[in-house]
Formats: sequence, C-alpha cells, structure tokens
Amino acid sequence: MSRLLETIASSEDVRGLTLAQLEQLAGELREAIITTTARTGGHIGASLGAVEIILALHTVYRTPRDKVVFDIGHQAYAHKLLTGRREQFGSIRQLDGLSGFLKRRESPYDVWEAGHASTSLSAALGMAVARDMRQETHQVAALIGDGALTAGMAWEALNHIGHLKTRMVVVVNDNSMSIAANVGAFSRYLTGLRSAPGYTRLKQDIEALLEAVPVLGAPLIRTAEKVKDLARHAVVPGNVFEELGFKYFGPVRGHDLGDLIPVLAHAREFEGPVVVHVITQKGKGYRPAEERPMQFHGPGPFEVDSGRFIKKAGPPSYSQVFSETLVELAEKREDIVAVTAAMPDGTKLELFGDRFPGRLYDVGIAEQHAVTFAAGLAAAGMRPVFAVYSTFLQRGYDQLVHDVCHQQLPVLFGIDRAGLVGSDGATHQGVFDLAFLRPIPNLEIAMGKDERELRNLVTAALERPGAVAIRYPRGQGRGLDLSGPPDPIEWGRGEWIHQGRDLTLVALGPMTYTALAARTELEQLGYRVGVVNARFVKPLDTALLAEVAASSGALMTLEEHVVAGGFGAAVLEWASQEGVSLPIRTEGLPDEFIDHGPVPHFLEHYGLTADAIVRKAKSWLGPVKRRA
Ligand SMILES: Cc1ncc(C[n+]2csc(CCOP(=O)(O)OP(=O)(O)O)c2C)c(N)n1
Repeated sequence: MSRLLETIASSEDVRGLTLAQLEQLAGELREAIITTTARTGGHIGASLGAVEIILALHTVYRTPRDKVVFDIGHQAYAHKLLTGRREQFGSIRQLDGLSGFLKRRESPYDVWEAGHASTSLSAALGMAVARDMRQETHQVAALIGDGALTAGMAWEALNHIGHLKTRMVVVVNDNSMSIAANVGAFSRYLTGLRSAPGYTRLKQDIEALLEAVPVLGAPLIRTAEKVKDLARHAVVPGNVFEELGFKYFGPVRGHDLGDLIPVLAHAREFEGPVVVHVITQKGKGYRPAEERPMQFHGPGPFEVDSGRFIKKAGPPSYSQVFSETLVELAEKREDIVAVTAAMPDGTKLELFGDRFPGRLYDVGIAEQHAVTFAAGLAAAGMRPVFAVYSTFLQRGYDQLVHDVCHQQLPVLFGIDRAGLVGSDGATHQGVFDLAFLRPIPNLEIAMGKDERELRNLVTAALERPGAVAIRYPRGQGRGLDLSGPPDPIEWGRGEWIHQGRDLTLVALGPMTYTALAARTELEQLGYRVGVVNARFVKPLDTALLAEVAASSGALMTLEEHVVAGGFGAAVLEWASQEGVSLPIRTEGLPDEFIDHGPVPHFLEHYGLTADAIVRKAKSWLGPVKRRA
C-alpha cells in the first residue's frame, strides 16, 4: 500500500479520496503527529482526537473558500499537514518554525488565529455575517471543544447566532476533557446527550445510506440531499441547542469517517445554524495518550515506544512552590479557598485539591467568572486565591477592576507564567500584566527574586487587607532550601543587595540574578555597580529609590515584561514626579508580539542577559573613570 500523505499538497487532494484511502490517511496523519511531537513536544492529545473531524471537514468543505475556524488551534496539527505544511511540520513550535497554533501568515487555510479558548464562534459568526452582507455563498464552520464551550464568550456567541439564525456550522468536539476532565453542568448535559435516542437512529440511518452508496468522497457528498431525512430523526426533544435556534445533529462517532462525512455534508447545505455534536477520544490512536490524556494534553518531548517523558529532573517549579505554600498556610487557616479556570495541573493547584478536596474550585475555562466568583467568596469572608496564567488573566480584566479592586476585596492572584513562555508563543506571553494591573487602585503587586521569596510573599500577602497580585515565572525555581518557616517580609520594601557609585541595576523578580551576574562582570571592568531587588511594583519602594538616586550616578531597570507600562515605567513616573534628575534607562521587552522559541534566545535577542546588560552599561556609562 503506497503512502498517501506525501501526495497531499492541499485540501483539494483530500476531496478525491475514497473512504478506505481517507482511513489510511488518518493513520498516516497520526503517525506524523506522534513522531513529531515526541521530538518537539506539543498538543498531541487534542490533535490526535481531531484527525477524522479535520479530514471530514476538508472532504466536505471547499477550503479555503469555505472558512473553517479552529477554536484555540491546538488541535489543528492534521490541518497543517493537509494544507501544504507537511515538510515544515517538524519545525512546529521551534524558533522560526511553524506555530503550534494557527497563523494567518502561515497559510490561507488559517482563517483565524487563537491561543486563548472560546473565540471561534464569535469569529465564525462575524465571517458568516460578512459573507451574507456581501451576498457570497461559501459556508463557515467553527470547530470548538467541550472545554472551550464552558466559557461565557462561547455562550454570548451561541446567543447571538441563535438570534440571527445565520447559516453556519458549529462542530462540537466532545471528548469530555478540557486539559483535565471537563467540569460543569453543561459538560454533564453533553454527556447526557450521548445516550439520547437520536444517536442510535442517526447511526442506523447513516448505515442504511452507506449500504446504498459504497464509495465515499465526492459521490457521497452529492447524495447529501438524501441525508436530509437524517436530520428529522436526529432531533432530540428539548435539546438546548434546538431551543437556542440551532439544528442539532448528533451525537456522531468522531473517529468514524463513514458517519462524519455525510452528516457534515448535510450540515453544510443547511440554511440556518447547525450544531454537529461529535464524540471523540483525546489521544486517539496512541495508547499512552489515550490512557493519560491530561499528561498528554501538551507534553514536552517523550519516547514513542514507552510514552515516557524525557524530562530533566530538577528543582520544583514556581507553580509547585506557590501551591505548596498555600497548602502549608491552609493547614492553619480554614478561610483559604483556591480557584482555577481549567488549569489545576498547569498551576499545580491540584496539589492543593489533593490535600483539601472541598476547597479547590475548578470553574472551567471561565476566567471572568473565576475572578468575580473569588470576589464573592472574599465579600463573604473567605480568602480566595486565584492562580492563573498571566496571559489568561487578560480575560478577567473588568472583573478585576470592577468586582475585586473597586470593592477592596482581599483576593490573592497568583500570576503564573509571568514573562516569556517559550514554545506556545505570541498568544501566551505573560508580558502585559504589569501594564494592565498597575493603574488599578487597591491592588498591590509583587514579584520575588526566587522561589523562597515567592513563598515569603504569598505568606505575607494573605495577611494584607486588600487584593494582591504576585507574579512568578514559568518553569523551575533555583532549588533553594524551603525547609523551616517562611521569612518575614517587610511589605512594600525592596532589597538593596549592593551599593554602587556609577550605576545601580534595579531588577524585578528573577532578573535580580541576571543583574548580580552583570554586576560581577562590570565590577571586574572597574565600574562600581549596585543591585536592587525591587520586589514590589506597587507600592513602589520610593524611599529606597530616593536613597539609590542620591548615591548612584545612573539607574537601569530590568524586567521580563514590555517596557511600556511596566516596572521601569513606574520608576520613571516616580522620577518625573519627584524631579529626580538621575539618568534612568528602562530595559525590558519591546512593543511587539513575540513569537514562539526558547526563552534564552529571546532574552539574548532583546538584550536581557547578563552579557547584554554589561554591553549596554558599558556603552551608556562610557569608559571607567579613574578615581583618586
Ligand atoms: C482563555 C483560555 N484559558 C485557558 C486556556 C488553556 N487551555 C488550552 S487548551 C484547554 C482545554 C480545551 O479543551 P477543549 O476545548 O475541550 O479542547 P480539547 O483540548 O479537549 O480538544 C485549555 C484549558 C486557554 N487556551 N484559553
């Protein structure tokens, strides 16, 4: 049997294949996804689960003329392989390689870009409305997971689509999983639909149809009219989608192309909005991923044969230290409650949940709700802690301003993955949080230089009267000893580690260690260099800054965050208000979206390594002045 994948240059080539060939191609796609992600890491579980859906979509829809919008885009590896990117596929998530999500500049088949969940329905509706306004005829489909359907944004779109009755197809990829097991009443509802009578009848009708039409592909699509009858039988009385104004087809077996293709073909021709409810298995076709779907959601490299992760052993991550500190504190305080928005594993709050199962709430992919839910808990006397990736907190901004800070409620935000994140790239960089948090009254913001300070800060933050945001980076800490009780922290005070007459490096978070390394080199060259570990962005330690300004010739701020609105900007605001004439230079990230690639590469590229800081300091300060 000759291989097919190498013969597919675009989705056009998929449309001429028979059912047997499509099934063969599904196997080849899986093989490519498994062997590549084993080397690069990536979203293998979701991508394996969506292989047949993607094949069926490209068979039935005239992509890219018909628009297929992928929610998040982490499940779209088969789509990349089928749309002219097979040869570059090995570069996925690597520097200058293919993105791990969709990218409009990568391909005309990528009609929408996302890394955050639940945008697909709104975007697809926008495209469908634009089509209708221009009197065009193509179809628009959105592929959304059951996890992404837990977000309010998806429901805002369903509400609007049902109201407009716009012609479009919503394919719900239901694998009962978000990253962890999916949660919520709607997830339970979807599970209930699986055993509804519509499923069996739909299946029987499809089988009858297939007996009449043995060869799949184009001929079958032309028989889509015959499939129309299926719709009548597939309606489940009282189905929530039907009540909202959609036609509901399903549930459909999502790894059976013989089921998927005729149903999608019929949905394509339907005049109004349609939901096709597809049942899939995350990790399908690779046993370790089927058995451990959470670990195989987005792993690093692994051995294909054993499914063992190739992970460097090392110190605990910042996320783990954050969660373990909460456990430590919660042993003595019953008011501490933890909240996660579908990330119990990534944030490591699962450790908290293991110890206190009744005190961890997973709200689903619902960051806005998570923030206001936490505000409600705080208003009723609890001490809620919401651990959330910096990038996903962007979703909960109004709730942070209006519900938490305006009411002066003591919610602790653990801002995980603050800074550069690496291979997830532009949609996931945690580099904007200081800029959007700093202007909010009644919010204090801190970042420790290492995991020991993170622990100290978390402990102190839970004694504060109002809201606190503590940033910490992705990845492992420095392996510091965390035995013994946390050290007391003087709230609002930075740490003046070294004094220096020529220049003081004022660093935020782990950049303090970079500053210390730069100082060592600069001192060897004869410069007198001070180092401050800022610790607090708000309140800013202005007393310390004033002392530094009085004793140092220049000041350079360092942060892994965009310069605009960041920590350095806070220092500049203070300096201008106080009339400080000291030369100040702010070092951080530029005003651009930073793509995927190794964090050290970008630190080098943007001049945030010790060597780069030495170079900048030398050229800024000029030659060493000889002193008497
Ligand atoms: C707003 C937002 N919050 C959290 C995430 C992290 N995240 C990425 S994939 C995922 C699970 C998505 O589940 P589902 O939509 O069912 O797709 P599946 O992976 O199961 O195919 C989550 C929580 C995200 N991408 N966006």
